[in-house]
Amino acid sequence: MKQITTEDMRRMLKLYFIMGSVNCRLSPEETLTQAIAGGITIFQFREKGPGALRGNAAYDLARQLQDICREHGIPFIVNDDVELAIALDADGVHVGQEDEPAGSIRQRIGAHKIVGVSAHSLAEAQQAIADGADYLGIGPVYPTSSKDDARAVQGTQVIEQLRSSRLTIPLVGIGGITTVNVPAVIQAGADGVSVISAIAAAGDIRAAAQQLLQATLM
Ligand code: 3NM
Repeated sequence: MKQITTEDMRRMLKLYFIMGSVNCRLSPEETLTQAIAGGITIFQFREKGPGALRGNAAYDLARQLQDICREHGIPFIVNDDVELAIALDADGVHVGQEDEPAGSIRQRIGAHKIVGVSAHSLAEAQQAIADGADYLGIGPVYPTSSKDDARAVQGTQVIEQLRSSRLTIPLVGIGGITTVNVPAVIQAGADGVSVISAIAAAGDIRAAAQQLLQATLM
């Protein structure tokens, strides 16, 4: 596999669905299958929080979700767990500010894999870019109940600040994103949006994904 290009990365980030078993109303497999049918463009396995699976159970679920992604040509990213990503030959890893730096992850997983970093300020974004991140997740844009240790809500201002500072790296907004606020996040300069609950907790998962994707185009 070739190293991912910036333009491919931008396209992939349009509708970035993240979840683990604790976020799902239906089974994770069914949730992912319906989300893919609705048009998600990339998926992140994030098995975190109270009640999250561990060890072999987490590995088995990851493998099943990866198989579903592969069947449909959807990139499969692992949150935090570099060993799991290597064991599965995942398409990439996403890390936060408290995790291993992007540069050392890049060395471990290889040049052609995707490395994503959560950043909350211009300084963190610049550091992640210097470390070789392929994309950034910027948030929380709006209040979220999906992440216990989320930072202060920042609105779209950090995304705007990065773009006005001429940072061209592909990026997604994350945190409390719904069909209603997607256009504001894209207009601020994001290439796409990243969501957990707007898809995983939706009554009609496929329709929710379709509507979110549609909103990115408005
Ligand atoms: N990271 P929902 S906010 C996983 O700010 C995550 O970096 C965030 O879930 C950050 O779409 C968040 O349900 C949770 O609000 C996003």
